[in-house]
Amino acid sequence: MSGAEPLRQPDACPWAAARRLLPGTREAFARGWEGAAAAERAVSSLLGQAAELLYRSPESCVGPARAVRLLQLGDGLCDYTWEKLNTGPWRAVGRGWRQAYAYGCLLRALGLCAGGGESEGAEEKAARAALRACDLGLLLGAPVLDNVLGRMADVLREHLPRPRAAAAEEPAQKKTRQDAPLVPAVKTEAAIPRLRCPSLEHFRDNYLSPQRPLILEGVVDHWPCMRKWSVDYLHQVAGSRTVPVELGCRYTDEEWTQSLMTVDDFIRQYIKNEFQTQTGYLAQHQLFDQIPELKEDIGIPDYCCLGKEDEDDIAINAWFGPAGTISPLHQDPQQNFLVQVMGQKYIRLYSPEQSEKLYPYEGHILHNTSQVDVEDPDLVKFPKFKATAFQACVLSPGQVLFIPASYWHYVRAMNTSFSVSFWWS
Ligand SMILES: O=C(O)CCC(=O)C(=O)O
Repeated sequence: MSGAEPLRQPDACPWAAARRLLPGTREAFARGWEGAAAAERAVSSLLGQAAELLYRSPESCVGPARAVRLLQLGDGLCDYTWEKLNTGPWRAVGRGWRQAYAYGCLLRALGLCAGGGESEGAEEKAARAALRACDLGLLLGAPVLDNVLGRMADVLREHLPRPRAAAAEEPAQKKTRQDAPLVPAVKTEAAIPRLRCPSLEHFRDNYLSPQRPLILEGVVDHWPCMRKWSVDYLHQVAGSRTVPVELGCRYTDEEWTQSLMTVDDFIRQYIKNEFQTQTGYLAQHQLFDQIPELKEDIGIPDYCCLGKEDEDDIAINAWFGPAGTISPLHQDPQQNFLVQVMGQKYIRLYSPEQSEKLYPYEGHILHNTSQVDVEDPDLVKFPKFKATAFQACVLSPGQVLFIPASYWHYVRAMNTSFSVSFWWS
């Protein structure tokens, strides 16, 4: 046997590792799609054919024909459900259709892994494409088979080369984009008060109940993200993951759009590329569900226990982008703790009593957003804005801004920045 290639361990290849995550029996595989099958006969027919392929033959028998067939079935299912996912408001899309889409992504991922490739390069390429299929299923589908897509994403990441850490952390942004104006001085009378670790009662009686903004200090210093997170770290942990990003200066601009890209591409194009003139914002509601490794680095601010809902109902959002990303002046219905992890943000707050002077857009979609460009207002068009009182701050790492429910907030990143916000009631 000398000189012979060592035998591969069963899950040394992505296919074996991915296949291992499926339920042991065809019946258990079928149980996961009750919701999806209920959606339409065509779905159950495609899934039935997939089960036949996956459970009919021994695990070790991976033929190119099977890979092609799995891909066809996955594509068929994704294409069929895509239309349903994109018809009407997202809230109205039935869970069955989202489950069916998740199954489609699962089959695609399995097909890509089964196809593998002869060379290491081909295998890596297939694993990357399979990881993308898992991410799409995680983002747009509903969980199936005990979060099989999340578990498969973890396994696939292990089959990708670990990005090497940079020798020393590069300055996240070599220069501030020219279109990012300098930070206006925050006048003392407009400054948001700051407190270091106030008691729960003090916070409740003086800020939460009267709905007054506050900057909390010293309350998240122990969260691992405060010492671990950097552009380099995000590249290592999440680089190969596909996430939704917002492209354009602000979501009210005509040319603003959304796209899907890997975190690596986002970092290369928008964080480290000093010649990029457009801003990109990884503003994501699902990032921490999609990448649990990042969630382990954060906690929930203790003060959220003053709310009425369970911790599981708190919405956690990620905001990662270069200097110059702007969230236009808008209001949200819930209380918000905006935790600054990396970089600094210039923030202005206007109380809900001022709404009339802020000229919200008319109509349903943008009614919570002001038409006024806060740092360069058109006072001819929006004359009342001039007399509107506001509070402001530059939020720095470790600080947590309490934004009361319905408070108007405008946010501009002054440099490469990562914030995490917690919406709670
Ligand atoms: O950080 C930002 O750009 C926006 C944050 C925000 O609007 C929020 O947390 O509600």
